[in-house]
Amino acid sequence: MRHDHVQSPARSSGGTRHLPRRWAHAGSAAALRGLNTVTEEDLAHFAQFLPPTSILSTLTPSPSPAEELAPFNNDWMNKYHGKSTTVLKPRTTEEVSKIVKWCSQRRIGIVPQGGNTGLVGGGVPINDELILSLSNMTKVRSFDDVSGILVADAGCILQSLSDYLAPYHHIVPLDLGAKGSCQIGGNVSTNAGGLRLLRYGSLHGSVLGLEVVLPDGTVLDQLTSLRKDNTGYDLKQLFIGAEGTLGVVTGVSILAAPAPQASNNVILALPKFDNVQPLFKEVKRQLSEILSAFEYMDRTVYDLAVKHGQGRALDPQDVEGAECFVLVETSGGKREHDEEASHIPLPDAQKLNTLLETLMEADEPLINTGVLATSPAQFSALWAIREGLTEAVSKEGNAYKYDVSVPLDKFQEVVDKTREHLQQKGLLHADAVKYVVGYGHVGDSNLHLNIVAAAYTPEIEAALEPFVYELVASYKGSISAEHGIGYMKTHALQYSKNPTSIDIMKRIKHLFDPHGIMNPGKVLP
Ligand code: FAD
Ligand code: 2HG
Ligand code: ZN
Repeated sequence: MRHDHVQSPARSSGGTRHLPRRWAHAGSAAALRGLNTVTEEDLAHFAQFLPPTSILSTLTPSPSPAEELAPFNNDWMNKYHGKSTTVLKPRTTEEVSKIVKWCSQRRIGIVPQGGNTGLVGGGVPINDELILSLSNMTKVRSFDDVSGILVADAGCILQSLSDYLAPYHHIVPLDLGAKGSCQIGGNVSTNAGGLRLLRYGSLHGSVLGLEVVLPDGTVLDQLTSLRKDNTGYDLKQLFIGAEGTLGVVTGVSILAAPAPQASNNVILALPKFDNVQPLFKEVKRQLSEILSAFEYMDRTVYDLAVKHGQGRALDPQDVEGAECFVLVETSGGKREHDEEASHIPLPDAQKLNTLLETLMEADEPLINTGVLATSPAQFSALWAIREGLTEAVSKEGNAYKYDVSVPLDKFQEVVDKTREHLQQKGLLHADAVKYVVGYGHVGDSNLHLNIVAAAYTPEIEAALEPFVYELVASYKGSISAEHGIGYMKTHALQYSKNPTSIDIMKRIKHLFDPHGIMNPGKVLP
């Protein structure tokens, strides 16, 4: 992992437009039926145990300007807009518990919010629910550099945890482009995948324990630091990926990984998409356990990244004739920990060089060329292209984001079919849909289909849905690989979950949250 690279996702500014409010909140009244709104009396109660700096509200006695609540009410894409009057920023689990207990008694809806970098509208209110921000809970509670177990407040920013672990030669087993803003509690609550799931696996494996405030205010202390604990149902798993619908995560115990002694990367330019799959096979064969990322981007999105200054563009001759690119990263020991069949020690960097040579010299080369990082600065610059794609797309327009699991060989087909469909609908032009692009995590069969539009409009959305969901279902894929369901996909859950599963999910929700106060209107239809 690169400690020298922080990418703070700036909020979309130029080029983004607000949805008409009525349209953005279609269905919200029904979703929130039966819940109360925050009143001045509620504020007076919260003020008994929270300092003024932990309360941000447009209500009296000391109203804050509405602009101060805007970053909490609007999501990163500027696609989903809430109307909350009040944000509370508790500092301790006890304060969270008191807030939730009060809201439970008063039947006030709560939206837990981390770094607000989510891409499915899960972290902002649908209407005027209370926003419970974890941003004041930023303490590392403990780190054991023998076991590698890190226990931290849920509000710790991912990058700050990486920085904390660096002197101990450990890393958080999760990395994503939003690391400068997203919080570990938000990562756990979305079960974020990211750029190195291929190497470190999902949070369902690396999270060892959680502390959660349940919807009635009870603190569920499952913050164990045990590698093994087979004592019945593994309750913490329910909260990983629950998107704040079952409780507020306040503490996380996670198994940090030893920092690799050396990391290297290369961007490979491919003449055609069909080469991605055989290339992945060959790269895995040659690099085996030192392979730590294999990321895909199509030509159009690469060009957008370059246009918007993400990373350092490759030389023109390197990109000529390329239909797509992959970024390959290796992480491992500096020296001879991995040996070739000949038993001659081969350092990791050299392995990547050898890979490049064999790929280029093959009778029918799978790649046109490759650009190998030869310094830490180049290493970061290559990663910045891949990590900057989301930001580049947001600078170009308003993106409809479909984060799907489909078989790897269908990545291009999904993008092409969507583009053709929009073309047939007469929506592929500068004033409607400008680009249809694909990028993602090859190792996880996770494609990010982005439809970049001049503006979010009901017409484009109607053309895309259920079209995209039906397409994904036809491949037996998932309509949400790693971003979650949030508010965006509640109506589409049935494309990836059968009625029995949805029914059990509803019963679990009801068991934990009978009054439906916890992140209402999210995940479940
Ligand atoms: P928020 O956006 O604040 O919240 C997300 C959801 O979790 C909401 O439903 C919220 O209610 C809930 N929540 C947050 N904190 C808590 C808590 N403490 N307790 C209970 N519920 C909580 N995602 C990936 O999976 N992989 C990527 O590679 C990736 N890259 C990204 C790159 C960029 C530039 C951006 C903008 C986003 C990216 N994302 C990615 C999406 C997003 O960053 C992740 O989903 C992240 O885990 C969200 O964390 P957050 O703290 O911002 O949560
Ligand atoms: C990524 O892999 C993130 O870069 C964001 O999951 C994907 O922007 C997107 O659609
Ligand atoms: Zn992703």
